[in-house]
Parts: sequence; structure tokens; C-alpha cells
Amino acid sequence: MIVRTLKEITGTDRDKKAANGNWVSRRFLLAKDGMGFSFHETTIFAGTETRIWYKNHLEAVYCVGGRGELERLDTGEIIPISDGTMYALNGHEPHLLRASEDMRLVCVFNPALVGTEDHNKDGVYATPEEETGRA
Ligand code: 9YT
Repeated sequence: MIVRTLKEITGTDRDKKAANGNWVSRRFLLAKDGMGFSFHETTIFAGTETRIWYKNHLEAVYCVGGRGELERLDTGEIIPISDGTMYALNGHEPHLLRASEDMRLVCVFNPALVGTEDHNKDGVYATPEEETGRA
């Protein structure tokens, strides 16, 4: 059994800050934990817009605090996000994620993240193999 607290993770290598300063991701479960998915709490900072395209991953996101919106780049649809909203990117949908208030999101990734992932200029996370090869 694995038990971890936010306090234990904060400030370790499981506490990943985006290079562009838009978000911080506390990565409770990673590929090396062997669960078949990774599990994170992400805060998206107020006033930011992040381009995301998880072409190598599926992601489910559940908002537990704050407010923002997602703009689908494939359809133009705008989806409001607040406490209690879940979205799942089951079609690798490219999108912009905007926070009007700091947004707290619980996120699950399949395949599991290795732990060092940050978005490239297209909003993509590398595959686990590519990311591991970088280290
Ligand atoms: C919702 C989303 O994808 N935010 C970017 C960070 C990501 N959730 C992560 O790496 O934890």
C-alpha cells in the first residue's frame, strides 16, 4: 500500500513547476509506483492560459476548487470549469486551459507520467520512453 501526503511531496522531485510558471503539479503516483496510471494535484494559476495537447496520453481532470475554462481548439467549444466539474480527454483533444481564479485540479494520466514531464511548445508531454531517455 502507498500512502503519501501533500506535505511530504511538496519541495521534492514529485513537485513539478511548469517552466512557463502557469501551474504546479504534485505528482502523488508516477510510473515507478506501478499503478498503471499517474495521479496528481495540479494548481493552475489565476490569469494564465496554457496550450495543451496530450497526443501521447489520456487525461481525466476533476476540479475541486477555483474557476476557469477550457477552449477546444478542434471545435471552438468553451467549457466552464469550477468545483465539481470533470472532463476526460478521451480523444486527445487540443485545448487552451484558462484560470480566472487559482484552479485546483485532480488529474489522472494513462500511460503514467515518469515525473519530469512539462509541456513542449505544442502542449505535448513526451512518451514515457522519450521522457526516460532524456534523463
Ligand atoms: C489539467 C492539466 O493538464 N494541467 C497541466 C498539468 C498536468 N495536469 C500535470 O502534469 O499534472
